[in-house]
Amino acid sequence: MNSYNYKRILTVQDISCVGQCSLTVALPILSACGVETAVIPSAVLSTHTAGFKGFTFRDLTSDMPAILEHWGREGIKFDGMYTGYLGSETQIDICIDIAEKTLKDGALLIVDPAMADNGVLYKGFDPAFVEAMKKLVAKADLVVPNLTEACFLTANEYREEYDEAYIRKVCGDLLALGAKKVVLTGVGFEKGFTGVFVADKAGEYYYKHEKLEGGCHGTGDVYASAFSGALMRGKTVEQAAAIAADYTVLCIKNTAGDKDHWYGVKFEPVLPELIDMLK
Ligand code: PXL
Repeated sequence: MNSYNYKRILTVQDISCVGQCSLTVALPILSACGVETAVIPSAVLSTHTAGFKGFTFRDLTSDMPAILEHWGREGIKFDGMYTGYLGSETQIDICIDIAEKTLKDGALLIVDPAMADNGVLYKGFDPAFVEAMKKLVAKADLVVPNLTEACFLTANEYREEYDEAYIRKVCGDLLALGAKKVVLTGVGFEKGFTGVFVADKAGEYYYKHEKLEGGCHGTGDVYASAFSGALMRGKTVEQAAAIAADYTVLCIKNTAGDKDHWYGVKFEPVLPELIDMLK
């Protein structure tokens, strides 16, 4: 028998049928964390949008309110909700509605504002989407951006080199939007290292880990999924931030050097290590 408190989380993001991102990453990782996982697929794409050409895209926005309405009639509620890649401002508004109607008292809303990396917005996103995302971030118990996303959300200049004062300013601006805690990924102050900077009004915590060269696609989704799963499993925010970082590093190490695997990370073979970290 398991002795931990079994929780139920809802994750809302797209299904990219091929590409190891969004739901095809979140569902297995959350399950590996020992958490019941419900999903709302916001769209179905044949692949993700970063590198494949001519992908299909079926928008499921109009299904989302109907799902919510049905769950309301069934009395379905969640201990947590984790939002990832969303396709439109309308979907963001619907997510706010879903959080208000389906989260139990004390449940956590975790927002990964998946929309940008390396200083630029992903294909298909514009300033209006960024504005809408600020409304969801305002409701978040935890916001899990990379530095690019954090800068778009707070109108700070994106920098590749910076000091702690710059990171504190970016985190402070995210807290000022209304998020209760910031878990900022990809923050490095020394060559060869990167890390996660956790901040709220009461204090800060920094977890440093090795930086591997050559970014891999999908690591943001791996990180946010492992973080959400570890948190739902009962770990503290600091522990979950560190476990998710260690797991993401293992995923990148397991993928690095495989040129045919440019589109995602091989996260599955190292799931046993994640499970071990949660014991
Ligand atoms: O990994 C984020 C992500 C999720 N879903 C889709 C994407 C991306 C990043 O490009 O294209 C469809």
